[in-house]
Amino acid sequence: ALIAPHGGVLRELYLPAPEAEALKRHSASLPQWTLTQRQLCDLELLLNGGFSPLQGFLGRADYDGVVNDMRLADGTLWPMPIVLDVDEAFAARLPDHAQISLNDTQGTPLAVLTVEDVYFPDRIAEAKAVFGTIDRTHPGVAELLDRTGSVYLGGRVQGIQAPAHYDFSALRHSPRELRDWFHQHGWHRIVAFQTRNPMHRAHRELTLRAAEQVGAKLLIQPSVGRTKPGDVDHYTRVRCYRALLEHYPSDHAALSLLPLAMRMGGPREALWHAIIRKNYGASHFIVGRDHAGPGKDSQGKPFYGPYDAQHLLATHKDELGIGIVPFPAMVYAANRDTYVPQTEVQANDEVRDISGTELRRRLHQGDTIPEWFTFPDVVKILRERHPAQARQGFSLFFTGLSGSGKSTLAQAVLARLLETSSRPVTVLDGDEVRRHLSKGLGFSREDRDANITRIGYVASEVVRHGGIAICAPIAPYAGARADARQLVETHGRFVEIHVSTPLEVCEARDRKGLYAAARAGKIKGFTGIDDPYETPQSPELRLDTSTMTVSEAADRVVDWLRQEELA
Ligand code: PPS
Repeated sequence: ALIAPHGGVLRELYLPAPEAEALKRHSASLPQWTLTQRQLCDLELLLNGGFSPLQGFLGRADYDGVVNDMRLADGTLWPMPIVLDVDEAFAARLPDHAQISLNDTQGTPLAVLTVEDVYFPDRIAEAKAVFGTIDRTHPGVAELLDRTGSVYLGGRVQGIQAPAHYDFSALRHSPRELRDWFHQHGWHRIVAFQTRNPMHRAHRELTLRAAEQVGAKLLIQPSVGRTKPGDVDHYTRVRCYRALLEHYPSDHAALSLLPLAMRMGGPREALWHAIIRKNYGASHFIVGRDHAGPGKDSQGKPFYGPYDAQHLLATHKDELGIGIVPFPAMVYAANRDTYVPQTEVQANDEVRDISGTELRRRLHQGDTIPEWFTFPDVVKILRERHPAQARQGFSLFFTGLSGSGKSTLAQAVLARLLETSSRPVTVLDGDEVRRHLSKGLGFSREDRDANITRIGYVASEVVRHGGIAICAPIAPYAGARADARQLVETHGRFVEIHVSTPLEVCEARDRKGLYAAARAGKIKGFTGIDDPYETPQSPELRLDTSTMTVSEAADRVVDWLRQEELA
């Protein structure tokens, strides 16, 4: 028989179909709460029994017990607060004993919460107790202190329907489904492996050894709800896991995705992970080095010791019931062409390892990634997701006065780029943009800012898809330029080029006759005449077309791009 769930019974909180239908109709008349991403993940695991024995979001007594002693009010071991945080204004509007409809971002009601408790948590104390720190470099702390509502609502939840997932649905299972699957396949001893990173050969060796050590089958159960900011996205990771699965002996390993919102809480989180895996029917759980660790604090010191999680779990071993399989990191011994646990390295071993940072660097630069490190099919997937820098999108953002030569220079740079490559390029020129994307906008500060935000948004989309976006608006305000930079930099480089041709020269050129009209008062609020231009303080490049030809200026841009390995 499979291991019993935590607390003895699997607590599935979905109502049977007819009642769920009635509750759904009822929910429309209740106060509506749109779940945050974390709350949505938590709710999914509450509803499907992954968080057994919890039957809702924690009330005050359970919360205090969990924060201070890692125990629910009834004494059950539970290390992580599962709370529904809301803002004060929402809480203030609630009647006594309110019911609330808990909705996804599309407005679909997923569950109803019957509020039994409304309380103000001491979030500083929570951070210290749960994470051991109030340093905001810790993503769990930053979320708790800066992005968590100040009021918690506790109470039972009743499930209407499961959150929708359109990705990898065949790889998503509830605890009951997974337990049924284990049963049907005659799997009784199962060791679960948690991960938030792509898996390489070292992970394969580690998991196989762990499974062999306890005579169990292997469940690879990566967290795909929310992991550490900056992690490889879960779509890419799941493609890598699927590829890796082919390299395991058949009928020894299974893959299932866990919609868990990680907190990066180190030891406490490891304990929580073990409890969740127990609910999914795993008899054993692998705890590696620095399990669920968030890295280093603002002083450069690791938040948790590398084996803190293993120690905490060992302390609660009997009570947990699930077998803990502590494992050291696996490293490659080149002389023996084999992987060995770090603790078994011999004096004459030629140890090799590639860190996550080094792997990212190699992907970025297009350098080789050796086969001893990872399988070629996994590398292929990672390379598709992280093309070398020379294939990454970027934006050239020309800014300067009317008549400074922005558009001409943009055209010249475009021509130069297309001479040597067939990369996709989009030009967002000032006048051109105002004919469609920004049609109807005028030249007030507000309208100009809106114009630049639109250009920044389109540029960010182009860059996201690996293209080159060449923008050439006046963009007179530093704030709007900074916003555009921020939009683009989520996906690639933003190269600000100040076309610094002096006003006298622009006015003397007066290509469109607008300066004359502005001087004559026929155009009001003309940039440089009776409207401001805030000079960029630290653009990537500054070029004055009155002291060089357009060709020379374009060469400077292209040379700069080559030097930065962008072109
Ligand atoms: S902004 O400030 O960035 O939103 O301006 P932009 O979209 O680049 O539009 C600038 C072009 O609009 C014409 N034009 C004016 N420019 C500045 N101020 C006023 N009041 C104005 N009215 C019309 C002008 O032709 C600008 O084009 P360029 O190519 O810069 O000369």
